[in-house]
Amino acid sequence: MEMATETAGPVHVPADRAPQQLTTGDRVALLRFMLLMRSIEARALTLYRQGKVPGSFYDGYGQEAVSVGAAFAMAAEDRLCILHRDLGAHLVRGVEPERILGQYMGRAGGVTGGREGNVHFGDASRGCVGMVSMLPDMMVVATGMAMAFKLRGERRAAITWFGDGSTSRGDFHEALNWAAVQRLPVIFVLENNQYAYSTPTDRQFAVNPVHRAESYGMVGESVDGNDVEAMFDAVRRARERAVEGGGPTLLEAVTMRMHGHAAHDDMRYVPPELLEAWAERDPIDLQAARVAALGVDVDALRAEVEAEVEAAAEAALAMPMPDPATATDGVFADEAVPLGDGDAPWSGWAEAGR
Ligand SMILES: Cc1ncc(C[n+]2csc(CCOP(=O)(O)OP(=O)(O)O)c2C)c(N)n1
Ligand SMILES: [Mg+2]
Repeated sequence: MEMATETAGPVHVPADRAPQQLTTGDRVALLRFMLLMRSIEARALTLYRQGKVPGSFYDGYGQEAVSVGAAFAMAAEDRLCILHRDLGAHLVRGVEPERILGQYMGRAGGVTGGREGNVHFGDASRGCVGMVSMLPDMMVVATGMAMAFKLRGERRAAITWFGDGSTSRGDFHEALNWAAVQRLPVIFVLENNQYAYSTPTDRQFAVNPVHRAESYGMVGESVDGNDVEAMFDAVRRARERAVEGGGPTLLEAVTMRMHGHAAHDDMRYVPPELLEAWAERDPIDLQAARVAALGVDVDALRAEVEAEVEAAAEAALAMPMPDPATATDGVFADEAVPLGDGDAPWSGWAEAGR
């Protein structure tokens, strides 16, 4: 199988779409994307503390494997509904580090052109859907996209990430139920990072939500969310099932939120022993050990990533603020977008067998 990218470049597509074995190049790419995510977020946190990032700042420190491994298994034609701790997914799709840092600072060159100075962004040209802040509305959006793929008879899948806190909301149940009833090609990645702000999971649910998958009529699986290759493999299998008509999958990525909910949160409510235990299983360390055992110079890779992020930060800092005259650009579509091939929006319904 051909190897993936060494840098955050164009959308990554595994060449045969079902690799049983990852190549050395793939393994290095997975590590590289995780390093890139951690480094960009560390740089952005400094910019936040310097007053250059408005609002607050959210990161996915310790959870890099969940977004990188999952996004790596998706094809170019798929669609990704990405959440606030999943920067790695944007990177795998080729969104440039300088545009991400520009985004956090509300600059004209940021992904939303300065319309938003936070994590609610998505580059549609890379298949990334702009994040809806209300949680977990992205589950419903991904389900709707999967429904469109089915109606049009397209061999594509949608994926979305969401947290443990989301499982207590109605949208979670509505999305799972409809996706299962319609056997839609959608993958739900439950990012179980043990906390929803200050609420631990034992105050959130009495049964692990992955067990609910069966009652809705879909496959449910728990995955080691700190193992990027395990994440890749689980999502690869789920995607295959989705595009083959086997319906949706609920994956629980078991991980830990190693930082506060956001930069303003000192997370004094998290027992230090818990953090220490999880620090032993850092996803980057795990993958770095694997890659080093293959003879790859990990220190050189780290230095390369650091240099790339520093250059991206300089470029982002040089970006101007947006021109207020452009504020309404992109707010309204110029023309209606037809939903089906024919005149009626539901024209694909019959072919889809419903
Ligand atoms: C409906 C809704 N309520 C509250 C919020 C504010 N909020 C944003 S993130 C968050 C915590 C979510 O916890 P979880 O789902 O476990 O995701 P995590 O932040 O741990 O990744 C909250 C309460 C929101 N965005 N939407
Ligand atoms: Mg959580």
